[in-house]
Amino acid sequence: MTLSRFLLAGSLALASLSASAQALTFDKPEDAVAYRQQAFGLLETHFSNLTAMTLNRIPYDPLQARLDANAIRVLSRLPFHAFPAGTAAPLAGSRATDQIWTAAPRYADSARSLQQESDKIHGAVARGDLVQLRKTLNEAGAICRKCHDQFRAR
Ligand code: ASC
Repeated sequence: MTLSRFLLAGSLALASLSASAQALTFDKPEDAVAYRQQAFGLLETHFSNLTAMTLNRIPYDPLQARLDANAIRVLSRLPFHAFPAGTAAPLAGSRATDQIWTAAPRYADSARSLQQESDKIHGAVARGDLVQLRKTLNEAGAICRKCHDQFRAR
């Protein structure tokens, strides 16, 4: 990773974190599905990479960890701008259940927990606190699973 990529990730993080939770506008419902699936997919990539480093499956690289943590912080926000009404499963490979809209406050709580945990991951990486990082990654994994159980069709 180059330094410029690292700095770019940092400034993008700041820009997206300060954006309010507005819904994005999409031309077609399928475009919203694609957007949120791509964001969740990248979240998984960075989450898995950081987890692999903390478990010593791959060497811990502090700069890579910073990039992952910045990305996780941003990506934990992005998908939730892309759930306009009328984009539940089975549209375009979506597994989004109707509960996302019928129990919207509960879904918002779930998103907020993920975002708060992502901020803790970011903090642990910034402090180089690997014990806390492992703990908060575990916690984030549990939040992912719980939300999938409630809001994602199998
Ligand atoms: C991932 C991923 C998830 C979560 C979850 C953690 O990497 O794709 O859905 O972590 O498996 O429990």
